[in-house]
Amino acid sequence: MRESWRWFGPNDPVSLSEIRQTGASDIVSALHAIPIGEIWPRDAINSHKKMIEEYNGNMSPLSWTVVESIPVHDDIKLAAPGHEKYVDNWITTLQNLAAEGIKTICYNFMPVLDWTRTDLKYQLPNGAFALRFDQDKFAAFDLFILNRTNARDDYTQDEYDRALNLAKAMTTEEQASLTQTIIAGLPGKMTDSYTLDDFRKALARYDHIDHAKLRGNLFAFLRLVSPHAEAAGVALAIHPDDPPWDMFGLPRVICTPDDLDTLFENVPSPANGMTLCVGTYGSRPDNDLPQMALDYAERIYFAHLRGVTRDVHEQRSFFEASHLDSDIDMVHVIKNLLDNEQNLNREIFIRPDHGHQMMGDINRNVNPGYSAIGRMKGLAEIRGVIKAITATNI
Ligand code: DNO
Repeated sequence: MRESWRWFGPNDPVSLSEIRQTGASDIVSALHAIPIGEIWPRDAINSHKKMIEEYNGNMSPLSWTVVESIPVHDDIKLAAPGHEKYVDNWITTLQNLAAEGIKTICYNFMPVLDWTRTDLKYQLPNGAFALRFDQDKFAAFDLFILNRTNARDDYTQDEYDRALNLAKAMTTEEQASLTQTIIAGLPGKMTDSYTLDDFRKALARYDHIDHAKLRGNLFAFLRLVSPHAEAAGVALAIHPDDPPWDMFGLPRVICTPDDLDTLFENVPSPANGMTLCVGTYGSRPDNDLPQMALDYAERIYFAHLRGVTRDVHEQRSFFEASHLDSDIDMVHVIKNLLDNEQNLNREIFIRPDHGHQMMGDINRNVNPGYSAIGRMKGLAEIRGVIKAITATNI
């Protein structure tokens, strides 16, 4: 397994020299400053790579090997008139990356919003902070802050009442902060930041797009992209929709094994692969993660390892738990991924996904989920599992 670490570039509060100390060898990164839809020029890719690999001569080497992510313009998701130029640009970016030796590309196909949480500082009993998605808070935002047309149809009476009580109890500041957390976007997002008005407009563009249409647009995109990925030796690794269910009346189409089966049946190219984001898929109790690690062995090119613990009474609410101590059987996920590597004779990239904000990071400016110490704890735990499994051959 190639231990990788996400780095957001020179503005990331976690520096490359700190990453080197964690023992990770591979960097997951992107050119975040380039507007969505534009080509990443080869020289810009090359300078970013040089920055990462600058001290490789005399220090433990770091290599930029994984891109997370090339954003997919919403016009492609909508198949809007003129979207072809964005597809061409995506292909050129892929080719430029491959020419610089970066051949694993994560991306997602979530409409309008990228990953979403409601709390960025949810305190755990041990004092550290985690990210959380609270379904009731989400509903309070959707129903009473955004006031989305037809939102009422998406909630039961009980859900509506709970959300109403929460909304009534929130101060104006709390409402503003919840709004920011949901629509301004989180680190690494591949969509725009919105104001409430822009957000309503962005949602309205999807009024006529149902699951079948969005799926069709994804397959059409991949049918155009995958021959170029194959030719360049690039592995595409689609990231699931996080959280993995419909939100704001938008269809979400990469949430379950059924979605993945449909995806691979329709676009069988070997370049068409996936990111096994354990925490995202694991936010649904019906997704069996160790089983998915086995079933999609040939398609998994990248894995995000992170645990979630769901609320007992509302299974769509969860917090990001410790990497090994959550509702997900992480040890068996890792064991199955290691078996795949043996059987297929190839390595995959793994990264500790989000970590807790803890110790010296509590008073430090960090990107939510992307602290130094919490992620290092996650990586160290994962590394322990890998070592134990490989050393004892269990
Ligand atoms: C959150 C991440 C997302 C993910 C993108 C993939 O931490 O999992 O930012 O990188 O959605 O395209």
